[in-house]
Amino acid sequence: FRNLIITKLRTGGDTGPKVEYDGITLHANKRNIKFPNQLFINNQFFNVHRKDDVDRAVLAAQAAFETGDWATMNARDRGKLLFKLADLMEQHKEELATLESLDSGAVYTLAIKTHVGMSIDTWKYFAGWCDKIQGSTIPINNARPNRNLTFTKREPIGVCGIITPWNYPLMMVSWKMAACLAAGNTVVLKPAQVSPLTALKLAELSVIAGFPPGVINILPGSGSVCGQAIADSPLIRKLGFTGSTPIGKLIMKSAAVSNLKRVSLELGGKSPLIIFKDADLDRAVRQAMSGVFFNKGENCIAAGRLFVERSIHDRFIIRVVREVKKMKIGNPLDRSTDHGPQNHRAHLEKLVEYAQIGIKEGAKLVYGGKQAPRPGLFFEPTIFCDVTDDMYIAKEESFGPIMIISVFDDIQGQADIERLIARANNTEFALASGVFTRDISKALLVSEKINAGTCFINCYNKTDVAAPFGGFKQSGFGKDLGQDALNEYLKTKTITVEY
Ligand code: TAP
Repeated sequence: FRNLIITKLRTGGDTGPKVEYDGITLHANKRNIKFPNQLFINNQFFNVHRKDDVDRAVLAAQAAFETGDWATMNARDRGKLLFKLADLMEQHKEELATLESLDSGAVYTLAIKTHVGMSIDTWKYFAGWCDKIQGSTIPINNARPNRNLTFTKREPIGVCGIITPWNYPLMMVSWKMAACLAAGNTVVLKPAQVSPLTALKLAELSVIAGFPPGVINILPGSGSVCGQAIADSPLIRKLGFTGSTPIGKLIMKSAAVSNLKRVSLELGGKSPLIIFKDADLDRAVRQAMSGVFFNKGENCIAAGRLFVERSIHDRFIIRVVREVKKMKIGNPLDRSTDHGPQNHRAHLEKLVEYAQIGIKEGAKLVYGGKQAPRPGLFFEPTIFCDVTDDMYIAKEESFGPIMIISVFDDIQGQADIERLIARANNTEFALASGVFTRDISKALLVSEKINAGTCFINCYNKTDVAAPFGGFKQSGFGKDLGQDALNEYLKTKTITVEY
């Protein structure tokens, strides 16, 4: 950031709660923006980073869960608070999107629509669930015949930890935190340390919305210290995590050893996208490009590997190259930019290395493949073809704007389709998938046999707040979004009466 000023700021309206913080003001995107840059515990911002920050945050969250306004608030009022926060986010939409764009490199047009827009939708969606959390009544045998009643109650779990990655900073926070709070829990959140600013702005807005102290606590520390302490905490009862598979495994181990806390893990992906020769080619090209290059490839459900039928393979590549050449790389705040900088330098360096590996192992580099020759962390949109199943780039996620194309021979019958699906399923990841064909039977067969948490037919990236999202195998387990996500943050109590 240039032109930034660190200053004492105060938030809150004339009548609402007020809090002071050491914040940053800057002028960007033709507007003044301000945001905190400190820890947020018990509705207070703190400068000092101490070893016991996580303990302090957990104790604040526990106190808020057990006593105080949040503990006694009825479900509909809880919903109103979530709606209020969503309204405030709406009012600060441009500020949030500018901040997200500066912090993560997302192009502003996407930041406003997806990073911020979908975050607001998520808060509204889960706000609506607050007063609709219901149990059931169950007829049972092992009690006085016909003079018994068994019913279940869906209760919040308690203090939850949430750990999020840097690719969609505000959206990842919102997906988990909105479901967690709608269920009535309290939270200790650790956003990714490279992109924590919108999470801290959300903390500021939550004070204005009127969330009681301790309900939301945000610690923008490192994964190895702060994240690990959350995973190890004996008082946290549930941990929601989105990030890489290796760290997911570490977290699951820590959760087991510390106190058997429940975990849900949204991890890496290498999602196959199958394009049959009978597909609408224009549409397939457009959607495959968005499947790969959306948010500069920093997208967990990115189409990690394309399988294209031989008789359209060359035509498909010619069209994709033609379209990629039109992509405007540049300042993410410029409204005409299609492709912004990668999130941080270490990630850019990993992408350069990834492309080098692809070249060395004999894949054909059709376009891009290196850092763009301009200042900033830009990686060229890249296309590889002739990628065979044994190659590193066929198996490993890049998490960047790199299209990996493999060919399959023209399909003669069902056995060929099944062989193709076996190739697509031959990965330990199983987050998303896609298929393009005009033959609905073929599409449904693929969607049935493909082992992935999501399958898009004749579209891609159509994620919605109402539809469950999450993977299988080493892409993790547990869902974000939809009613399933709410259930991740609830426990069921069974009550039996004889009368
Ligand atoms: P990670 O390195 O796994 O980091 C994710 C989060 O975990 C960060 O906040 C990180 O902290 C924290 N962390 C690191 N070590 C930890 C530890 N020992 N204990 C607790 N927390 C720890 O992933 P990333 O590089 O940020 O994100 C890229 C990966 O996330 C990709 O593989 C991508 O596929 C995956 N991803 C998946 C999804 C879904 S929905 N499945 C969505 C987005 C991303 P720091 O701030 O120190 O890094």
